[in-house]
Amino acid sequence: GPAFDWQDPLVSKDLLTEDEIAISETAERYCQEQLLPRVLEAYRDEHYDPNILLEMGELGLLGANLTGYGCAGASTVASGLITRAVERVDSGYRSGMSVQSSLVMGGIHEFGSAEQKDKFLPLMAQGKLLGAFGLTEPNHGSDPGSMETTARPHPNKKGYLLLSGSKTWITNSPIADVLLVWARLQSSGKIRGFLVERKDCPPGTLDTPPIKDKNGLRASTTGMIQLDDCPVPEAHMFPEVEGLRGPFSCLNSARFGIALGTMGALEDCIARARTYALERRQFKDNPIAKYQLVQKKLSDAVTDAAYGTLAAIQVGRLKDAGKVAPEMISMVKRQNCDRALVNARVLQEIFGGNAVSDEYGIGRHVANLFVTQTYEGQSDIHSLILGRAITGIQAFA
Ligand code: TGC
Ligand code: FAD
Repeated sequence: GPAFDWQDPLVSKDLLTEDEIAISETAERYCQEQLLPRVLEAYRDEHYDPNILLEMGELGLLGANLTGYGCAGASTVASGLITRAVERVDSGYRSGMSVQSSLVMGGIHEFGSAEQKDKFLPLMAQGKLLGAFGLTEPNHGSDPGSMETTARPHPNKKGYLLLSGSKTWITNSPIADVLLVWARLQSSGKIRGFLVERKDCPPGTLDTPPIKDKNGLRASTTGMIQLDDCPVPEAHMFPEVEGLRGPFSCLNSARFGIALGTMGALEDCIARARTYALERRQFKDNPIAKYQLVQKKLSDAVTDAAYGTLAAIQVGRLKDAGKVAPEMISMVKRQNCDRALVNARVLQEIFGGNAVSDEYGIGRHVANLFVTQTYEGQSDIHSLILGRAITGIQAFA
């Protein structure tokens, strides 16, 4: 009869097309051969190499589910298989890519003018132009609807607006060439999206200081965006979209990517813990994998990875069929981040004292997965989004 494969117990591969399998294999090969060898040092040094996005661009991995502009036009599931491959190595590498692909390219593709798309998308798809997504502010994280960053008409330059305010915890901000900044129009109070190009900002109007000494996601660079009457052409504002629908639409795609991505991180924890448990011997020369308590830890993690993968693939299929509700994405984002984190923490125990050495990789995943549970809507916020859909009653305000 059919054999059980601990690496894909519910045979999720059967749900994939040939194209999706090919894209996934390309991504896995690149990540294992090119990213894995550099992650330990990158994490120690808190360094993100922007060449990674160039390399991903060459392989067609950026904005892979977008059509035109040099993008691959692949399915949503294929884009999730890419995030899974990248996050199998490190959530920080996936983060740098998610911001580029889902949050900035995805936003421009969905809401940009024809000129904005022509100008930014082809270069971004090649990884030659790097993006950042500025929604969170120092005083407004879970509640971006209260943002304070504003855009007011330029007093003496026609066709320009002046942006002022600050964004914090922004992935890629220190290295980004184009920053998608969400700000409130002073005239109407409505939230709009602005493409701020670093090279066009006069000195003193844009600063993007890094946030150093993080205890997670260290292979990704994070910073602030400080705008002080920064002039931005009106032509760089998204023409139509108003209110939180703009940023939240970008987040739907990025949150989906995290749902499959975190399954990659969890699978890597499982593979590492399994290998360790088979090699490490305690009491009468038994491998610790022989002990029932260790086996239960592996069983729980393997089960959660299999369920999470199937659920995310289903949500990806619904997204491409135009049948996805944002709450479905909240469900898989919350569940997969939470289960990945809980299981990674338990699997860490299998390594004993060696868990504390960064050479074993497990502690890095645990620290990273805490971040995945926090950004793009902290898990409790997604609980409340689901709770609102279940009860019809809004709990968070
Ligand atoms: P609410 O009243 O619920 O909605 C306001 C407007 O937005 C629309 N909307 C959505 N549209 C599309 N997709 C979605 N998922 C949407 N969710 C809401 C909604 O229809 C409404 O439209 P309209 O036209 O009627 O105005 O808004 P609220 O202010 O009550 O929101 C509350 C809440 C909790 C749902 C929301 O604020 C929330 O999700 N908070 C979490 C914040 C968050 O996710 N921040 C992410 C920052 S970016 C980031 O973390 C990137 S990390 C990337 C990386 O490194 O990988
Ligand atoms: P708060 O909103 O202050 O929340 C703190 C705690 O209170 C959470 O547990 C939360 O769930 C809880 N809470 C808040 N409100 C309620 C409520 N009504 N009911 C119950 N509980 C509540 N943002 C971007 O815009 N772009 C990026 O690229 C980006 N990258 C990031 C990278 C990293 C490494 C990190 C750590 C964050 C990043 N973020 C980014 C920011 C991230 O999205 C926010 O940290 C997140 O949305 C939470 O906001 P906060 O940190 O202000 O927490």
